Amino acid sequence: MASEILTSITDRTKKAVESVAGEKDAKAADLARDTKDVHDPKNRITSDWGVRESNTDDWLKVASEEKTGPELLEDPFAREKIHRFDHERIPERVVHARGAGAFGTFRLLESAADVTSAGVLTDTSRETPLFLRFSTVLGSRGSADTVRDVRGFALKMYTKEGNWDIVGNNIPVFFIQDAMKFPDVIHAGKPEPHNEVPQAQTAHNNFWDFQFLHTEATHMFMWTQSDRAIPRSYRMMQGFGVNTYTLQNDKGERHFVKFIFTPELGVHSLVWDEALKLAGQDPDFHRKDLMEAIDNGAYPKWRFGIQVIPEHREDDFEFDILDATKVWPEEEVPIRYIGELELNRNVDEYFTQTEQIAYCTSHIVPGIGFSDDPLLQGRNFSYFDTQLSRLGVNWQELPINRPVCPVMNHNRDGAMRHTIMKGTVNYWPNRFSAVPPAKKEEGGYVDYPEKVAGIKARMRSKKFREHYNQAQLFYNSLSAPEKAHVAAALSFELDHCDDPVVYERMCERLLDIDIGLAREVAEKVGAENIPDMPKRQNHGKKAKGLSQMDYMPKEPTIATRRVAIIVGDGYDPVAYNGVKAALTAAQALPFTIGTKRSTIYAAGEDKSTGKGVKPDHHLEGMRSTMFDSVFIPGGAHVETLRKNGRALHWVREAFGHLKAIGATGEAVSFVKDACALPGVLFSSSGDVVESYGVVTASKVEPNSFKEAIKMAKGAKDFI
Ligand code: HDD
Repeated sequence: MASEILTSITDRTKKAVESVAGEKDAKAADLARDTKDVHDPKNRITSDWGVRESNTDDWLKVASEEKTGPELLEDPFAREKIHRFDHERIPERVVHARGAGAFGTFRLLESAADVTSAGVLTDTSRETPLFLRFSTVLGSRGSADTVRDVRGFALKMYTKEGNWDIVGNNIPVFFIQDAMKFPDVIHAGKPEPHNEVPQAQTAHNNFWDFQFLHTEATHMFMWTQSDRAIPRSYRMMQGFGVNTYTLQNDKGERHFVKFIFTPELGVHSLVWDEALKLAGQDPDFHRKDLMEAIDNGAYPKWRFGIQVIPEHREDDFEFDILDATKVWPEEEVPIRYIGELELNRNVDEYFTQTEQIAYCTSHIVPGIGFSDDPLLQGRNFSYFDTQLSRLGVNWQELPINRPVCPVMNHNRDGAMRHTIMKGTVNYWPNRFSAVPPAKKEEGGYVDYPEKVAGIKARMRSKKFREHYNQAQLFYNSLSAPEKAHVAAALSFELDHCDDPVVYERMCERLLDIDIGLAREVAEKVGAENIPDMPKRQNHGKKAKGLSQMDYMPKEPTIATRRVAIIVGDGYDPVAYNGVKAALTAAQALPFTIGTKRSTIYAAGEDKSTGKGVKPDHHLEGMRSTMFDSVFIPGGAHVETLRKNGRALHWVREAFGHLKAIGATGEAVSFVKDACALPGVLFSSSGDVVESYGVVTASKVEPNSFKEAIKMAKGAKDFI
């Protein structure tokens, strides 16, 4: 295992070096300047001041073979080691503390020169390097990946004209309309102040108290109760810039814009029970999934789209287009997909890359601008500010944050400054005309001359006050299983609120959305006093693109899906090898799960004659939750599996989580018994029997099993 890890790290370093040589990826080349390889055999431990150390285990002390005396303060090596350790931690992000990231490439497939002059959105010959960090919002750095939460989708594009950051989420709207409310919504969602409970959960009184008291949050909380908040993988969720930005073209015309990323693999989620269990069984599930896919060359890809509204149409919609609690329905503002984002390189080190990356919504490039979206304007202040406390004033000099284009100005000094500026002046203008501002034709950023007139007031425009239409639109647009999941999620969350004021009022709020939903949740959570009538008629409208069912991939694929093949001594090698080969050929990831991790022998093999198979894991070491699908070949091992409670649990749990299960030969009846499948539900074609994602065949039939894995999500939707 250690050697495999070593190879993979060395490969990654090699890849980075190769791309530096070819200068294919400007950011990889830039980072290579600061990258050292711990696996170089010439390395020796030195102190931070460069002196080679001969012993890093024993503090210099007064000691002999007979007696150990006191340690000596004079030992500079020991002192440095401890000092460095004592100061290893930096403040975690105040929100989005837990995350995982990767490097990638942005390719523009169609120029958007009609609406913007930005090089990154007009030059189709470019490949722009980028870093994308995914995150959960509420949990601490050490919390679990699969909790119910919004996911961050933060992108830094290292463009030739400077860094462009899109600091987005996997949900297109936000809880609040004005940035001044941000500390409140986050305080209410984070662990409660008196006992720091619960961790990484919205299922508590304060969160739902806030939701009730802020009607503007209604649309967003419906999204957080949907399957979007429990994604199967970072690779299988959309990304949204959420806020309204602007684009400016060469003619000086301005358009409002929203940014959207849609995954090639489709949008998929876990089921809630799976998410809950995984939070304990494998808290790193999502970050491992991302690394595993990239290491296997299955690079996650997203289509990049823009929704554009010309300036003169700003007031043509029933919602305010600057309100971040509203989507721009696709029927009214179609998405124009113009680019492609691919993640293709894992980080070399977590801290210096994923932890130290720092985003700012205010970081835009010429051709892209802000709007008067009151959430965005506050964000533009907040992000730079938070980097000061997290990383210090020179945070943009850190390798992961520095642009790939020249940075030159009269900003100076501050803690940890390390660029050395040669020259006698540090101000503008100066008698040498040293480092002047850039003219427009030299690429200088030119602000749009927006006309603004008004009175100063702490208020928002009238359209911002409508809070329910799109909450209904979202709910109406969901498929029946998605709606059922929303009801179940709300029932779970409000069950965790023990203050009746909170859960009763929240059930009343649901009357503003849908009477059926309100009744169902109220009954579950014991809100018995709410009126049995809608507070607001549901307008019945739907829009496309809100249900995640609208994002099934065009070509169903099982690439990167993790399949457990369960074996014990005496398994059928033909079925095992056939299915494993078919899965590998389809870029799925088969894992052999043995009754033990010691070598397992197939039917007809024994220790003296066969070479056996060495399982990747054993049944107790893993759980079905960590896999998308389970296959059991026939053979005498089935008798052993029948007597193994954990094996039974594997199959039952996978079935309960609506996963594709395959079985051949003797394993067929085992799977049927384990799932207690009613025979009537089976449809059968020839020898192959398929029902609810369970495929059994007396002979090996890898292809139908592959189909079942592809369809597993479909099976989920009928149960
Ligand atoms: Fe924020 C981090 C996304 C509103 C203040 N935010 C942060 C991250 C993401 C978002 C993905 C993690 C970035 C990373 O990976 O380092 N935030 C959003 C979205 C919002 C939003 C999509 C609504 C449209 N945020 C928002 C507001 C404020 C902040 C209104 C403050 C007024 N957000 C922050 C922050 C963080 C942050 C405190 C914490 C760490 C950081 O910035 O770098 O400044």
